[in-house]
Amino acid sequence: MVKILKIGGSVLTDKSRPSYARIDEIKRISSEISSVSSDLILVHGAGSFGHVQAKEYGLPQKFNPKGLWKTHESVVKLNNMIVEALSIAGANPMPVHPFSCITLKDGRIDDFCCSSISEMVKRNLLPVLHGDVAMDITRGSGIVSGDQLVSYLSRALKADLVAIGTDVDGVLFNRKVLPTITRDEISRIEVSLSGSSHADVTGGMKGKLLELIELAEGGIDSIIFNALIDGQTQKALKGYSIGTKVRRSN
Ligand code: IP8
Repeated sequence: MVKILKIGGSVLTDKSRPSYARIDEIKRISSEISSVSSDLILVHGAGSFGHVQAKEYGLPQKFNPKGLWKTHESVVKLNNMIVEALSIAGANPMPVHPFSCITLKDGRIDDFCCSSISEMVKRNLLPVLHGDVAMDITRGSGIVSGDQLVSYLSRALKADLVAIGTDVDGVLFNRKVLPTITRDEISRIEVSLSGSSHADVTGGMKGKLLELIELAEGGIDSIIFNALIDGQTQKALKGYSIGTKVRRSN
């Protein structure tokens, strides 16, 4: 059994303020996770850590060594806070920094040594990954989003449960939450799929959905739920159907 949970940067940070962590949310979600943390891999977004620096230094379009370091340094700071909160809450978290173990090709993961992650899960450690900068064999460098990490890991490790916690109740259309979504439905609702209103170099809700639709077409469904609501993260990890289910077209 492998469960993959992503918590978005908009939940863990205040995207309107550079490098501003929502410590109370981090603590609350950590305690929800700690009671159901076996067989789990956690991926978190960067939020106001990382996206601001990436934009400032022109990433991912430019290769900029200082920008790479500043962006990586920033997301690692957020990762440290989350790992610490999880440890205090009673889980056994271990940080995994994608910059050190992933190579991209044209912006997509080309090489990712996942065996240490599976070993951690087997031994009841909780790997905690994050959106990051990465070396790219065609472009020099790039950015790997938490959503891309989720879809790659879910496929590579044949995840049984994939849940994406965001700051909205699911995929919204005409202000209502869609219980399910497939590729066929995306074009119909495209206009209402916002990018982010804040600095976001990886595509907001639309980027997320495209990753998850591809995953569903490979046979792995996922849910998008609101992690700002108390108890929802725990429910998601217990397999409740909340939010929007991303599934394969019939
Ligand atoms: O917040 C972006 O990850 P995301 C990572 O999961 C960086 O899209 C470095 C901006």
